[in-house]
Amino acid sequence: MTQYNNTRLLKALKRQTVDVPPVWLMRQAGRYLPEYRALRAKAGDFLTLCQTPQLATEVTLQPLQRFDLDAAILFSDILTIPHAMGLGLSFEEGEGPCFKKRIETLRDVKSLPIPEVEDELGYVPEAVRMIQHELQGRVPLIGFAGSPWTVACYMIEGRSHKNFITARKMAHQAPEILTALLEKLMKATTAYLKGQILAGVDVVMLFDTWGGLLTPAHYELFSLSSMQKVVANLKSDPSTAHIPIILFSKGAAIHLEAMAQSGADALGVDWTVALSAARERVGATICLQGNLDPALLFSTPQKIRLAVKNLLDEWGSHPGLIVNLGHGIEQDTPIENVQALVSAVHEKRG
Ligand code: 1CP
Repeated sequence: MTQYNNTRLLKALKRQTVDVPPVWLMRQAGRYLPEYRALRAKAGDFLTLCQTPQLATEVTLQPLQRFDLDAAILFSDILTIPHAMGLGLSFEEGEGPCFKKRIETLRDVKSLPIPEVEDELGYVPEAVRMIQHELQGRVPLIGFAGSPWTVACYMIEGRSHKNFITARKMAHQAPEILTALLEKLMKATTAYLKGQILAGVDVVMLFDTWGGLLTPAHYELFSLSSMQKVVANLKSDPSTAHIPIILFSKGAAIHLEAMAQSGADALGVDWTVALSAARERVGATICLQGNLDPALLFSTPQKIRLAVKNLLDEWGSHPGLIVNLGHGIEQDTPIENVQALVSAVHEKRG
């Protein structure tokens, strides 16, 4: 039986003492769950799942019915913003996201509208309200958006790519176009997260999956600075200032010190850095989230329990730890191994 806890995550985010660290998993709802695959087949496609609040609610709650998780995360995608900007998103079977139009010129950027959240993206706040109604305060709900840079990668490339060379070329060849796009996405992302907060999410997270592809100088200039503006906007608005913000840049461990200055409440850390080393570098000012390798979940429950024990021992009794993976769950992950991870974190609970 799952024993829900509504305070662990929020306390950890404030670096307050908790009985055991909170645990949730990036992409905790998704294709490794048979009940997700069944609902997606019924819906027909992924976008329909996102855009139908009832279905998005059902998918959000699925992992909580199986595992003793300390948070729910809104089921949606980071590409809803460019879709609402008119780029024409579709998800081809086995190919990932694909846009009808892509961004090449300053004119393309200038013609992009900033979507009205309750209007063009209304299905997202509607899903938030529905999920919160169903959750009834059992666990907090995390809302999210992509970082402006990561969303720009897809808008410039037009689809997924292993290293987003077209977007990185733009950073060198036409930085004024990239800067204009990031500025627009920064405004759209602020409005989008504000819409989620006003609808009731308890925490927000920025996913900067592709920040680590940039040169150190470009990371600060294009990725971190636009996230920092989103954070500053939310923290300076009285209607959103109280909501904790988690910032996650994948493959960007060299930038932890700079990220810690962003104003965010927590940093997501991937598996390329030891969590204790990360804490030493950022100091006791910010919460850390991570950082088990998603590939670990393809080993055995015994090895997973040991890895969790090592992580908790290495961290010690410090406040401000959220146990998670260093990136999303892989789609063929065995369910019993996810169970082993979650219960190992909570084992010490009295
Ligand atoms: O059913 C399917 O085939 C769709 C697979 C899928 C899922 C389950 C996609 C398409 N998006 C999602 C949900 C999703 N995406 C969540 C749900 C909440 C959760 O349970 O955690 C979140 C937070 C995201 C965010 C997201 N989408 C990111 C950032 C996080 C990350 O994992 O790096 C990115 C890069 C995307 C783009 C995207 N959407 C979907 C896919 C397969 C991708 C990645 C494509 C690529 O590799 O470039």
